[in-house]
Amino acid sequence: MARKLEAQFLMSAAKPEQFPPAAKTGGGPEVAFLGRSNVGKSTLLNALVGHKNLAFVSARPGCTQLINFYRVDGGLVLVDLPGYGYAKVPGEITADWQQLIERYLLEREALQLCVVLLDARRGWMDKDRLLKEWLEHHRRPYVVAATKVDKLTARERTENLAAIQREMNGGEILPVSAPTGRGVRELWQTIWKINNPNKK
Ligand SMILES: Nc1nc2c(ncn2[C@@H]2O[C@H](COP(=O)(O)OP(=O)(O)OP(=O)(O)O)[C@@H](O)[C@H]2O)c(=O)[nH]1
Ligand SMILES: [Mg+2]
Repeated sequence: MARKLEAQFLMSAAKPEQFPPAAKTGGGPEVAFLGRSNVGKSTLLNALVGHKNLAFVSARPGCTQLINFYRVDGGLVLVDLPGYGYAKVPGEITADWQQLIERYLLEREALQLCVVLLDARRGWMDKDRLLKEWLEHHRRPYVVAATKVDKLTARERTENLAAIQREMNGGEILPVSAPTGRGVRELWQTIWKINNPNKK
């Protein structure tokens, strides 16, 4: 069973003017969760802190529509972003979300690491590739987490993870599963390394 950390919901932002100042978040480093709707961003955030219901999770895509900020014991801030790629959301709303997400990624000084989530069953899709290129262009450090690996057989897992890895130029990929807890420890290690670059 994963350790439970003290974590609290800080606030939601619907527009860039509402991004919280350091005085509100405590000024700690931020880790943002990005990926398609329903890929498991909110679930992975919950798994990291060992709370089932901190971030809101739903089987219905498009669940998280605002940028939600959570503070974890020790000062780290986890940021749950709205998912992209959900066709049923009207075009205008997707454009607004995209702008909201872009402004966060471009302007947020506290942002230290982006976790890009891919559904391990589907791998890279066009919008994920665009996001990856965008992050590389803007030099935002990111890691890729392949979610829901519990839904694959061992063989599918090996094949799908290899296919994801092939598009990564040697970058890191973390297989994760909320129900089994796989990958949670490794993701914590990655977060820790980013915040302590000189330590082994
Ligand atoms: N089996 C399995 N189901 C998962 C896993 N992660 C998430 N889910 C399920 O996938 C659905 C979507 O999860 P969310 O965490 O709400 O996904 P999200 O990426 O935050 O979605 P949006 O907020 O709509 O962008 C829920 O029904 C979760 O229970 C996982 O590792 N394994
Ligand atoms: Mg969500």
